[in-house]
Amino acid sequence: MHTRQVAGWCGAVALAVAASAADGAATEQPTMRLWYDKPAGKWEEALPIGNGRLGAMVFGGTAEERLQFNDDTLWTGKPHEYHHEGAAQHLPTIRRLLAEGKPREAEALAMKEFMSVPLRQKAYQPFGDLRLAFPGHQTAADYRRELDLDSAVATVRYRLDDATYERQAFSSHPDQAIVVRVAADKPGRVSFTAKLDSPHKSARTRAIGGQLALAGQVQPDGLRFEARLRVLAEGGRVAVTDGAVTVENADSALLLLVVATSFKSFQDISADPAERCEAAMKAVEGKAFDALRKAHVEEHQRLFRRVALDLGTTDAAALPTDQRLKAAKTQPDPQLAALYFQFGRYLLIASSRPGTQPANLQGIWNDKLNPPWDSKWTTNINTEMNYWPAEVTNLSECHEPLFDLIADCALTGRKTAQAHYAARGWVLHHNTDLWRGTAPINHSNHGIWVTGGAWLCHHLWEHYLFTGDKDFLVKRAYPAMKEAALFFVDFLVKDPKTGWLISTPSNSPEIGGLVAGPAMDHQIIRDLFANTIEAAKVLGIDQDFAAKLTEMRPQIAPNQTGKHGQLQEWLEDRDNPKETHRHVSHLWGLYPGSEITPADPKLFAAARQSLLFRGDGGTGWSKAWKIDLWARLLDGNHAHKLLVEALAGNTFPNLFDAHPPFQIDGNFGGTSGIAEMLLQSHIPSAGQGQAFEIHLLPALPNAWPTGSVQGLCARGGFEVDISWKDGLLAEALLRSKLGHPCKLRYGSRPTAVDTKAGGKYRFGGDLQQR
Ligand code: FUC
Repeated sequence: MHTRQVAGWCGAVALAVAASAADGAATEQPTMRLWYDKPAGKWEEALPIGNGRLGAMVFGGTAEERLQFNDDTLWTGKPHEYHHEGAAQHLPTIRRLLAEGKPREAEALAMKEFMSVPLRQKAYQPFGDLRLAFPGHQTAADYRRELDLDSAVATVRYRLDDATYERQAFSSHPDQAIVVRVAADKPGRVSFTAKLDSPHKSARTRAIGGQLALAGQVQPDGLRFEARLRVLAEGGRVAVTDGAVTVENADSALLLLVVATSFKSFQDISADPAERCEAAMKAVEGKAFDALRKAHVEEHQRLFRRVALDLGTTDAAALPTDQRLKAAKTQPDPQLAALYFQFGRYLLIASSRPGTQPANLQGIWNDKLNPPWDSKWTTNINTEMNYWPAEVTNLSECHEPLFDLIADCALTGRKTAQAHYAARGWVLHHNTDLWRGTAPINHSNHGIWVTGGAWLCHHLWEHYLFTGDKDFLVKRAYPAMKEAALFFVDFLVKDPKTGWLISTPSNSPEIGGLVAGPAMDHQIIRDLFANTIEAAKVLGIDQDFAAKLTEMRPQIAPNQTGKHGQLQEWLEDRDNPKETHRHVSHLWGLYPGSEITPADPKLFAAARQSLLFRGDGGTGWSKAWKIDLWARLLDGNHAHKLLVEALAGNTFPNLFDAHPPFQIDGNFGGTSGIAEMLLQSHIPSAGQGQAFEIHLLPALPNAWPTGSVQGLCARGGFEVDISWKDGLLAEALLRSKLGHPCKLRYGSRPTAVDTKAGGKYRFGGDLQQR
């Protein structure tokens, strides 16, 4: 039993919550709050809410409140095919130039003849701002704003004269609306003006049917958008003009904001956003605030409460969140790590739900017309990192938007495979956008990188390993995996020097320019082939194709150990041990891949050496990746060092990851890293198949001597609860969903466990079953 202290609303309220590994069900988590004693000054201080599609940043000002909002389908551009007809004619020359040691010539030719048309992809867009003006509220006192991760509600509370004001805001998934309630504890005190505006110059507001509408178009032939605001007051008066809604002397007011674009699919933008808004408003406007809030909270908690994490609490937990971050380097604050972990889960729930777009570089939150890297889907690390926590932290359905994107890119990527490589199957390079571009973009020295699609396929197979969902495997995963593998059957070429099959042209993201045979590609392709072979076996289909992959796989250039004891990043032994580049691509096979494990001590040591050479610096996502990598290297203290450095150095006051600038991948990579420190399950317990080794507390740092986690997931269909005390395993509970066997490991002790579907198995610290 652990007791947690939290600061409640007005002053310090102590709450004791029992958390026991044995209970399994995660319930209320009162310490899961970000809170501040002043409004957000900058965007990176505002608090994110979202329902997967519809997001907002809540600033929490007293006299002027701002909710900057987004819809995940609002982008520049329009349906477009990016592949470069005729590019494949130049492939043999590009390959020859690389083989002759003339990479700059190869890059120059590729820039002219081989790149995406146009060279750049499109950008994710801001939608608009809901602005509320409360004249006279500048002098507010006793201010507090918070984001409660457990209810997914952002709240602002303050006192003005003898009244306490409270605003609550959430983005409802069940009701597809942003809901805001403004209230005071004295009657007739709620007076404000609400306006809508947008950074898009085309946007105009108008009054329509008692609502305020904001409508525009991103570009003349591009996406159209519309938002509608309805304000319902208790008591007082409401007036709507073409520019504003005014509320006077109400007891409280309910604001409903619905939002739509004309996007239907990457090939079709013919929807009517006004019609969509009308339907959405009709569905929501008759409902009372309490009912809306209840439905929202229930749906959120269905996902959020599947996992609870307690790493212990220190005095630092009583500070506002921004102050805790400032103190993170010097003051032990394990609860901040738990909060950061749950914030990552919160963000995934808020930015990725079945039917929405996947979380992009900023999830769904963006206020800029020209966001960094266009806020696209960058597939040479960032998009995948966004989904690292999906399975292991029990949010499997939040993974689904990524699978939809894969299905789209398998279509557009087929054209790119034909046009650029005269190959069958599909290929995706290092970025995609709303229009599902798959051709190489930006510059040939890093845009020509062929394993983006193959890496995404890793996610399809992982989803199957965690869920055992054969219907998913047959309908969604296998078709994309097979076609991705088919691309490499045609694409891989025999290296004349070594005789191995290699990937050329490509690069080791984003370092060293265009090359033949980067190690990362070969790790990813080996993984794709292995998983496709295994999937064909599970489904009992495509034996000839599986035989072809089985024949080719051992011919792919293997991982090599170089003269510095490092894992070679390239085919040749030319790594620079002083290189501290943020990308650690050749460690893919250690994490998120699984081909580098302690089973091969030499390779495991080489990977460790490479990571040591790269150092502990880097952008937010780079540090996050290193947390996962050090966890896989079973070094919890090194992983924890990086976590503390990421919190202290790469985290904005609102806990958003600071690349800098804001990029959400580091949040997700940090969350998965914490999970990897507590539980790993990537090592098959008997060859390939459905049986895995479930490793308990593989990388527990000294900084978390006592704690518990409930509801993490393991491959083979398990939910796992673990509690530990004084650095030692106290108890573990396995819930088997599929009835597969597994091997349970703690330290060097493994024990074989047979399970039945639906069975629960409890173990003591000695791994004896109880
Ligand atoms: C890759 C990284 C950058 C950034 C960008 C979105 O290009 O190398 O650091 O994360 O993606």
